[in-house]
Order: sequence, then structure tokens, then C-alpha cells
Amino acid sequence: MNWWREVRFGMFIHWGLYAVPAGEWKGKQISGIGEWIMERADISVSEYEQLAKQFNPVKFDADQWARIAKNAGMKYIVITSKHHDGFCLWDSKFTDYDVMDATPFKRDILAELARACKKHGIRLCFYHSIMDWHHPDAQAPFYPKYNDTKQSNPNFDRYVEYYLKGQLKELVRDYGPLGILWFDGEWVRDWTREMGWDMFDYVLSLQPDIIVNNRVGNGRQGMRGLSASDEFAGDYGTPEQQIPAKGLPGVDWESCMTMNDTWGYKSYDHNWKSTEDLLRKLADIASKGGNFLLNVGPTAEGLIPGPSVERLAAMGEWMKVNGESIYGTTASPLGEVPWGRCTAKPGKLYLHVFNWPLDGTLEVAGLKNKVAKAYLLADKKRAGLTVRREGQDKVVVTVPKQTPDKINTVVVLEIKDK
Ligand code: FHN
Repeated sequence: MNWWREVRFGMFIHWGLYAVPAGEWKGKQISGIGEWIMERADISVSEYEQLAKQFNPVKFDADQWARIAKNAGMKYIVITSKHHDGFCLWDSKFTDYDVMDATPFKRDILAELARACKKHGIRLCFYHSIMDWHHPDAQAPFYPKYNDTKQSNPNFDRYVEYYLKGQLKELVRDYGPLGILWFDGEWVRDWTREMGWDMFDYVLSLQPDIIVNNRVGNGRQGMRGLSASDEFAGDYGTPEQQIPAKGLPGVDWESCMTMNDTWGYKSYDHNWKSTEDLLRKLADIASKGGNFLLNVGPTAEGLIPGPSVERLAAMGEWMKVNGESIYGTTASPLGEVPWGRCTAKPGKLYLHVFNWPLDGTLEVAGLKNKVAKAYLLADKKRAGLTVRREGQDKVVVTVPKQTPDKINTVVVLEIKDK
């Protein structure tokens, strides 16, 4: 887990056939998340399959995507090799329902992205859905729309042993080494706890140092955070669209989140989170010991939407100056602080100040260590700030009265001892 704990910030990419309808079906805007349109609009398998003929993302440029991630300060990419709709973004020998065989595009998206990631030093990871609305052996009673019986699919074992494992082998062998296998769709009735354990072992047999999220185990509905006492945790917990108030003590975790209200592209979803919000979420997550997996939903042309690109670029500007306060840090040893957040490294505290003290004094309560030096991380000269102690466990730092960074100014305290 060492590299994973170091990187702290990654890009989630939800991309597939759902980018074609982009949230609209037969002239109607379909509510809910875009990648669920097949289910939400009650589209039959045969009708949905036709979208493949329209999937021709001629503007797709893997190198550009990798650069957008890199410039944002993101160190890993998790892309949907296969989402719930069953469509595959690589050249799979196990199906024709993939980008090479079913679309006019006929370019192996994952192969191109693997090359680009390697070039730019980004860890490539795959999201892979256990639930599959397309494969006849996997249509589960969880979705009566796709299978009118309430019984389990009698061939689900075959789907797992032959199809799911076969495809995962292709992904690890031909596109790896991978950083993470990020499972999802594990709540279908036929997916058992034993299958989860078996899959965890199987994936490790393909690549011993691969990281596997907790969704390989079955039945954790909702946020999928976990606690240290959970019997089966995979390598880390995956709170979705939320940041656990106190982190998840004792386990590794990663918050995945959308920038607007959908994972897969929806042309009319303009409810974008602000850069300020996203950057503060990144600091908040790091201060609680987690990673931030921030989603983009590219268009059917192959472009990451402009508002996402803008926000990522702005985040990158901040990260270029302040990345040290995020990468490789651990949770705040001070607990909650009134002015923002705190992250730590041996010998250093990073004070992420959201609410700048206009009287020029920043109070840090709960700190008994001697402070050797204090400075603004953005100050290249590292000009020392004055620090005085008030009582046994409070220090007061004298800071400039003008707010240096309205979103998050990082003040570094070099401290003695543990
Ligand atoms: O159903 C999916 C959803 O489409 C999306 O992929 C998210 C990302 O974490 N996971 C599932 C819901 O938990």
C-alpha cells in the first residue's frame, strides 16, 4: 500500500456507451446518474447494444487525458474497463461487445491509455463491474427488468469462472501491471462472500502486488466505508460521494466523488462543484488519512468536459505550490481545528487555513511540541514566521494580515519530537 498512501489524489473516469445518449432517451431527459440510463430508461439489451454503432470518440487522446490528470497533481487513474452495462473498453477475446468489435472507432482505448499513463508516470487502474446487465449468465434478479424470474441466475458461476475471471486475466496480463482493481456492482444477489474472497485471491495470483478495493466482497450497500473490525475489507474502504466525519480509523480508505451530479457524462448536468470546494475536500480527506478519487465523465467524442478540465487545472496550480502538504501525509494529530484542516509528516505539521485570521494571529491548540520553524508553504524564501507559546499546549503564529490564498493557505510548522 506504500505508493497508494503516498499519492493521495487520483482521477476516476466513467466512460462507456452511456456517453452517447448523455442523459437523454427518446427526447426525454432521464433523471439519475448518466451511466445508469439503461436501467433508468428501461432500455432493452438489444436496443442498448445499438449505441455501440454510434460510439466513435474521434477526439479521444489518451495522452491528453493523462496530461490533464498529471497537471492536476493526480498520480493514478481508475477507468471503467467495464461498467454495469457490460460494454468493454478494450479488445476482449471473451466478447464482441467491446470497442474493437462493436464500434466504428476500433481503437483499443485501454491500450492507448496504458501507454500514455506509462509515459507520464501515472498508475493505471481499472474499475470493473461485477454486475453485468448484458451478459446472459449474469442478469441477476436484483434487476427484474432484465430477468423476469426472482430466482438466481443458474449460470452465474459460469459467468464468474469463465467470463469475469477470463477478462480480468486479460486486463492484468495485457494492460498491467496495474495499480488497483477497483470492483463495483458487488451487491447482486448471486455474488457471495466466498466468491469475493476467491476473487481477491485470484486477482493476487495474477499480480501479487495489485491493490483491491473492498467492493470485491459482497453485500456492503450504501457508502461502503468499513471499520477495522470488518471481517473482509479488501485493501481499502471506498466511501462514495462523502467524506467520513472522522475518517475510517484503522483502515485505508478513499473517497470517490463526482464533480457534478453524475459519473457518466450527462450533457445538461451543470451542477459543478467549485474549485474551492474541491480543493478543500482534498485537504479535508488528507487530514483524515484518506485518498481522493475525483471523477470525470468524458463525452461521446472523447473529451473531458470543459468545466472539469478548468477545475483540474486550477487544482493543479494549487498542488504545484502546496502538494507537499498532501502527498505522503497522514491524518491530523490535532483533531479538528477551527480555522481549517491539518495534515502531518514526521517532524512537520501542515496547517491548511481556510478561514484566514484577519488579526494576524493563528492559534494552534493541542500542540505541546517545540516549534523549530514556521513558514508559509507558498513562500519560496521560507521566511520564518514568529511563533510564541501560550500555556503548555497552545502556540500562536503571527501571520500576514492579508489572506495569501483565499482557498487554502498552508502554514508549515517544523516541530521537535513526536
Ligand atoms: O452504480 C455505481 C455507479 O454507477 C458508480 O460507478 C459508482 C462509483 O463509485 N459506484 C456504483 C454505486 O455504488
